[in-house]
Amino acid sequence: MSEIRNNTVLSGVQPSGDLHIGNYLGAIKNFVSMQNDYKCFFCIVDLHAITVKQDPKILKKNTLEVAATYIASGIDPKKSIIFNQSSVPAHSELAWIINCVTRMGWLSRMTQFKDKAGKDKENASSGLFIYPNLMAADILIYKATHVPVGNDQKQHLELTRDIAQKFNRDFNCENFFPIPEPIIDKDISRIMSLKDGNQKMSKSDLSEYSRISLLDESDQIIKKIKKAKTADTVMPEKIDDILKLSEVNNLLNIYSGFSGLEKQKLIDQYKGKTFSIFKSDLSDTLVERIKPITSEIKKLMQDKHYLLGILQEGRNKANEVAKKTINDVYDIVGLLRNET
Ligand code: AQP
Repeated sequence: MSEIRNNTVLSGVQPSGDLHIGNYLGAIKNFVSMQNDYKCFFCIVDLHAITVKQDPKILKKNTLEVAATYIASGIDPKKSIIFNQSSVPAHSELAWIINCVTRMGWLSRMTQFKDKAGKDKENASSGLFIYPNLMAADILIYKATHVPVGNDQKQHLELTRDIAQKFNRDFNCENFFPIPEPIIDKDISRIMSLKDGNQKMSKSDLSEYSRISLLDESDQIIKKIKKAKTADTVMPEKIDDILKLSEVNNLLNIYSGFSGLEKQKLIDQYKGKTFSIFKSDLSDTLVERIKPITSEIKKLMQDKHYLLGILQEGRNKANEVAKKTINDVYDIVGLLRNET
């Protein structure tokens, strides 16, 4: 245990809209479970959010809302460091150095850029293209050893590992940056859209019915689950048949993630039954689990002073660690810092 406590965790969420149950199951739920065993930095990655267009006023509100969601979900600011990325300048400083380490070929293989830029690559911001370098900086500036993320971020984490290795090798500073390990929950690592089991659930999906937000009221949750795509059959009994029905499989993953019940147990319970019975029980579970989080987020959003205080405290603590790393990096790279 004491060895684990020496390890450092860094992860973050973009303030790019209301957080959904994919963000919760894929990331935040894991953050909560790690804070007793690791030194944890939980960041609100506002600089990542502006790689696509944001309304400045809404961005500020969303930043506070992510802080409120962290706390409402169980992240304890006394145990974990909560802060917004832009308030610690060393993230951007290290990102520039990493821009000079990462190879163009590495970045051009990132599938998330291809997904997000879509067909209009020419019009995508250059920030969106180099986003994985900033993500690597977020992790390496704290010398994080473990990074809990959803499966969609796995490729970016592999890139971070390559960057850390290349930096250590290029500058002859073996072990300067630890090689971070991803922590990805195998079963619920990717929650899919409620409308299309092949598309990731996403804040920026134009359809509200594709996702369940952590701010949804109970009646909205029930309505969205009712409308969620399933199949024209009853619940199959074999997992192989379920895997062929991606939307059904996704709802089972969501149910399992929120109830804590094994997926197989749920299949045994609902096999041969209509999806309306399954959906009704799933809605009940979601409402029961999400309602307390929603009320707490709303309560915290009434107290901006408290949230700003948490972010300021987090920034001070994060800055202390980040400044030390960036000073060492400047020295290693040969950049003169004439500071007293
Ligand atoms: N659908 C998902 N299933 C599981 N995990 C997910 N995550 C995001 N979507 C899912 C995980 O949530 C963390 C924070 O993600 P993010 O906000 O930094 O960015 P994202 O992955 O781009 O999330 P969205 O919701 O799709 O946002 P937009 O639409 O703004 O791009 C990460 O750990 C991510 O893996």
